[in-house]
Amino acid sequence: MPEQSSGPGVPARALVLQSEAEVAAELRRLGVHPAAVALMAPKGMHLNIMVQGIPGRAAQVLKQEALAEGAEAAIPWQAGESPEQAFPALLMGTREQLLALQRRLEPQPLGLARVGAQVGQAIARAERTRSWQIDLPDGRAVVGGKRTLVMGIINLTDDSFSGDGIGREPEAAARLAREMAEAGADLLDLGAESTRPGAEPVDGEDEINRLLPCLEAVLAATDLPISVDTYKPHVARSALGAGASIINDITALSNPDMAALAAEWQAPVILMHMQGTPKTMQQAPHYDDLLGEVFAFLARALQRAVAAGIPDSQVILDPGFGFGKTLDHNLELLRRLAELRSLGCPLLVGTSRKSTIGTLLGGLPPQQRVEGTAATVALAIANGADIVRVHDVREMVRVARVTDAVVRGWRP
Ligand code: HH2
Repeated sequence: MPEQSSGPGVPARALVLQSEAEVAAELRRLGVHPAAVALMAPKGMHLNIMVQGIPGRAAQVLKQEALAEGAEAAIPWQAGESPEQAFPALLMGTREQLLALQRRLEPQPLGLARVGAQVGQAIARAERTRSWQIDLPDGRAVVGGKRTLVMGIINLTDDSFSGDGIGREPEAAARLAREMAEAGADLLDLGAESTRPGAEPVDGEDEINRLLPCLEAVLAATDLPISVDTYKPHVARSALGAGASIINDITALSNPDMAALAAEWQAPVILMHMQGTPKTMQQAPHYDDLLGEVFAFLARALQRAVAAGIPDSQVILDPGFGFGKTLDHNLELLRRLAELRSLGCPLLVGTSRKSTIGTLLGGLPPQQRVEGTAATVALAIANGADIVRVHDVREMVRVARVTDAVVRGWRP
């Protein structure tokens, strides 16, 4: 006999409903008329949406229109005194109220129609799961959405922070690639230059000489799409020529030649946030507004890509866990990762064995950080990651599948 969930003696319960579909399911269970479910479901989701570029003289109009819908617009107090200056505003309300606000803003001047359109876009993108596809230069596609994709890391280095570097030995690279493929990897990421904090840049020719023989061996060993972890356009060109499919650029197209190369090859790109360079990034990372700054950085990187001719559907974004961030920054990024979903691109997260995990676990060395990595992988998926970049493929595939079953409704 199922327990009666309602009736006297049952105290009030604060529900945790994270999508409109979850609100609708609860309304149906309650016995709400089907027509009313559709009407009420958008009222059951509260959203906070940060919008930018509101001219001071439009800020009061925005506030009035928000209040007229029963929502709220928080604006900086200086906005009233600087009519020409642009300000951010935080819109707070239910999904329904904010969509109604969007409709109200449509005919408005002073850039408010654009703000309304952005609100609608952010609401649509905040939805929990969506399907996506990137097209590879060889005609294949990588499809995501139903479950999280796992990218196995192959470091062709002698100095990687995690101690997993396998040097420049093609046979070792092929063996690791085969193991990762059998363990369930969806993609492989090959890198021939360590980007650990303090790492010295590697000469491009040396990087190519390390990379190419191993890349060829890996391509012969598995069918998995390969991304190449490099920020040097000529290294990426050689790798694409040899059969790599994706460019993983930790400098997010800071070199315009990289953007041109990706456009020319129609290659997908992974664009990552970093404050500083690997050599200096951990000296004194500082943010006034961590999520805001990472979001704006990635939005601009995406704009650079699109301006260079890379379609936005070919861009994967990455908050750059550990790249110019303190332990607290890394944890906040993971906790609030879902905010980056409003950028509209698949999200890749690389927490695997990183020092934040070691520090939290009393200084454990990288090879003993697998459980800590598992916690971060599960949380990253729960908060919107589409791809996880990991060393321990077998273990993290298992973590991802179970997390996907909870979060996305994935089933074997
Ligand atoms: N992390 C590392 C290297 N490349 N690329 C992306 N997109 N995201 C990451 O988080 C990321 C990355 C550092 O990890 P690893 O490759 O294991 O170490 P090393 O750079 O020392 O070889």
